[in-house]
Amino acid sequence: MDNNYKSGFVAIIGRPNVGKSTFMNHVIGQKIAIMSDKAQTTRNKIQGVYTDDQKQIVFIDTPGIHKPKHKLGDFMVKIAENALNEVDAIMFMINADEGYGLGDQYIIDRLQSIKKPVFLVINKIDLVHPDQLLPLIEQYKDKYPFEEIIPISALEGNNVNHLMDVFTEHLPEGPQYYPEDQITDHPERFIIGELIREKVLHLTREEIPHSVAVVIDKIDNRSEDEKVLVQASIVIERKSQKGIIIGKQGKMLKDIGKRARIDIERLLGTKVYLELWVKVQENWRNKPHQLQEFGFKQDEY
Ligand SMILES: Nc1nc2c(ncn2[C@@H]2O[C@H](COP(=O)(O)OP(=O)(O)OP(=O)(O)O)[C@@H](O)[C@H]2O)c(=O)[nH]1
Ligand SMILES: [Mg+2]
Repeated sequence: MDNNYKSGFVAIIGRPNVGKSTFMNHVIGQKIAIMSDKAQTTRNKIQGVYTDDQKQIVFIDTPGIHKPKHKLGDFMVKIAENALNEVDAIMFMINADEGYGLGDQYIIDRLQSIKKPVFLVINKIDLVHPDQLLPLIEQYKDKYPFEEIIPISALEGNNVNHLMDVFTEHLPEGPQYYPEDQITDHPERFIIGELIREKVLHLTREEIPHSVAVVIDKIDNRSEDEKVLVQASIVIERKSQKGIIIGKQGKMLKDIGKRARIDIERLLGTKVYLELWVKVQENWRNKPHQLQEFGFKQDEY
């Protein structure tokens, strides 16, 4: 390692659904944060560590900042806002296809008191004509003294290398905080739960995606067939939702299980036997003790 090694922490913030987790996974080259077209997919802060021989950048993916409607939402927004204080630089991501809105103004207001470089990243440029970018850049330029404004497509990878170069330029010299093979701060157990929740997000609609939590009950290396046994519970808020998650003759639950198993096998690099249960915990998103139990603990962040 040379002596000009650079390192730093970068928070990724923005409204829900702009592509924060997609960007982080693209850079890390592995799915550590789940992604979906439903708003409020990410619920916790998740580190993604990028390491090469010149730099280490620790990205902090955060929940989309929105107007909370329950205690879980309060937790999510607080997590995202607190992340601003813990980093060297901030990446504020917007959606090229959506334009400026009140939600963005709320975030810009939060940034006023933060004395750190803020990079405006305009994502999803694959969805717009290049002519649409200039007016958007002009509009945002006047709202905040951004360090730089960089358009990218996290999905297709356009201009992501350039963005990484820009970060590298601005990073201070510093140590390699994490071993080079560490890509996240969360244990496999957490990511496995998230991968199951992702499939529920992909396969269900309306109020279901937001009503679901996943609890891992057991992970066990089985000697008889060398598979990893994963037992997990899908927790929902109302009895009436149980039928939707289980589906006709159990079809929905089977689909969720099959898709989640493929992702978990990719994560662990072994064959997996996945067992899923469905449980009802009335109104869990508003119950502090339940939130704690499901891993939404304020004091840990
Ligand atoms: N076309 C296009 N779609 C994208 C791009 N980046 C992300 N998406 C899509 O946008 C949706 C949201 O992506 P996520 O990465 O889950 O967004 P997020 O900002 O992490 O969302 P929250 O966790 O809810 O705050 C998904 O359907 C992605 O496939 C992009 O560059 N181009
Ligand atoms: Mg996300």
